[in-house]
Amino acid sequence: GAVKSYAAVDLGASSGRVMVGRVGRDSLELSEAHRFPNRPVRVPEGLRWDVLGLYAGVLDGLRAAGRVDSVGIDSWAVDYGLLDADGALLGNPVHYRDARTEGVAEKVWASVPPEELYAATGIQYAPFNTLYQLTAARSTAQLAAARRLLLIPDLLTYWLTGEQGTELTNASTTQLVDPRTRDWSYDVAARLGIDLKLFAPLRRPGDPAGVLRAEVLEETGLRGPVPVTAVGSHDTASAVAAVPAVGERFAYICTGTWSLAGLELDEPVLTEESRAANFTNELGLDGTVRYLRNIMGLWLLQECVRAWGDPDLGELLREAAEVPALRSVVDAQDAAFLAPGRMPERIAEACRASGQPVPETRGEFTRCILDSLALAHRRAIGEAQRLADHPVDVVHIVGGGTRNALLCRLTADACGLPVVAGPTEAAALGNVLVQARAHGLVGDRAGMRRLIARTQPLTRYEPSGDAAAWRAAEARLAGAAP
Ligand code: ADP
Ligand code: LRH
Repeated sequence: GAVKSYAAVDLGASSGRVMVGRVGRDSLELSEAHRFPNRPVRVPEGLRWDVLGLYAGVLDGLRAAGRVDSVGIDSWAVDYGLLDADGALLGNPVHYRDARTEGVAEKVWASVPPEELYAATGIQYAPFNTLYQLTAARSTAQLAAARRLLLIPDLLTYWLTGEQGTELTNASTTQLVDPRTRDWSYDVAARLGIDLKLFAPLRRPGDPAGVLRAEVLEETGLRGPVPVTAVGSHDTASAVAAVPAVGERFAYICTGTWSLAGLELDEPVLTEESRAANFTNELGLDGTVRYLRNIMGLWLLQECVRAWGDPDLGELLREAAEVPALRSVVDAQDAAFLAPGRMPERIAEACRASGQPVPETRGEFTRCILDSLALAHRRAIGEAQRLADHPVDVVHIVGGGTRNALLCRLTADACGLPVVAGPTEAAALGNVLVQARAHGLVGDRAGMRRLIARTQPLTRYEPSGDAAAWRAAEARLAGAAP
């Protein structure tokens, strides 16, 4: 049968890539056309994304990809660019790790208490949710001049096609969407003085998002028309779409810069208990809910590696494997680890403050991070099952962390469940398959998942560790929490 090619632009917090997926009736092959670093830049006004550099990377990638039947874009959530009345970008998009949102939540909660915010939006508290970012920006000249707000994938789509929209899965991360109606939360926005007219109309995964502009065709050497298709433009929505699960009794962990650990549900869980446990209800494909918790993820390791002058990752992981298990653990959900810088020192401080041995060697720090991540995975998956009343038999790990066998093994041990690791480029695969589905090439969500399971390499890890030791570590951490 016919094989079609789709370009998936997937921008993570640490790197951007343009992948090409070749999809047939019963085949799926992914290859990398171009990968480029995504480095935040600190300027006097704060931490910013180099969005022009990313756009240049996208153009280079499309040129390298060659002839494709469609293009889709996904990226990290919550961040945005502002356009003036002429449609020109106002400044560099602010990085979600920027300090501008410190102390802003209290201001928001004075107008809409956190209980009401959660009941209306289902989104967990994180200082960087777009809602808090917009509140932090309230009296800036830039926001006053802004006529349009485009989330990062929508901004790049606009530059490629000239068309503006707000893709729903990513819109849900703004904390301005009602997960029951899957439309804006008009009441929350009004009470916080946020003008929803800043946002372009909502669009859904699979919707057309324009065609590459003539200048883009010229720059990339592509022959038009090349359509751009809306995908799950939140990278985590695309990644969850590519989890090769069978049935419904599964949990997933999307591991990269973050670990996003949770469940796919049909309806949001908006209880007070769920809010207190800081679980979020982001929107996924086909009206599903991504019920999950944000865990600091491999960011903890990335920042240590940066502090140590970029030693070899494989070497570090081999050293970590030799260190005794669960010597010291830190709370990998703690927002204290959000900002860049001084990561080994902050981890050492957390160990000292909770009366645990302070890691000394790089191997010990690495082991502490991986044990702490596995423990946070265990807690998130355990609590999600209980809060959503949705038991699971298996944990799927997707994303860059699947390349870290020690992390996968520790997660299986910690959860006491089998782990199936793969695919590594899940977000790109979910992006590709939503495009293919929009063009009639693959079936429903279950069919997409079967195709991934049949065609992509997966590794299975059976739980083998000392279950009592993980229970004790969990209790120890809970005891140490303030
Ligand atoms: P993001 O999409 O958030 O930028 P990725 O999904 O690309 O992140 O995952 C990046 C992480 O994957 C890195 O921080 C690193 O810890 C891990 N990783 C990448 N390559 C390897 C490898 N060869 N061995 C072990 N871990 C790896
Ligand atoms: C992962 C991610 C995550 C968000 C964070 C800001 O890349 O999109 O789902 O919470 O970035």
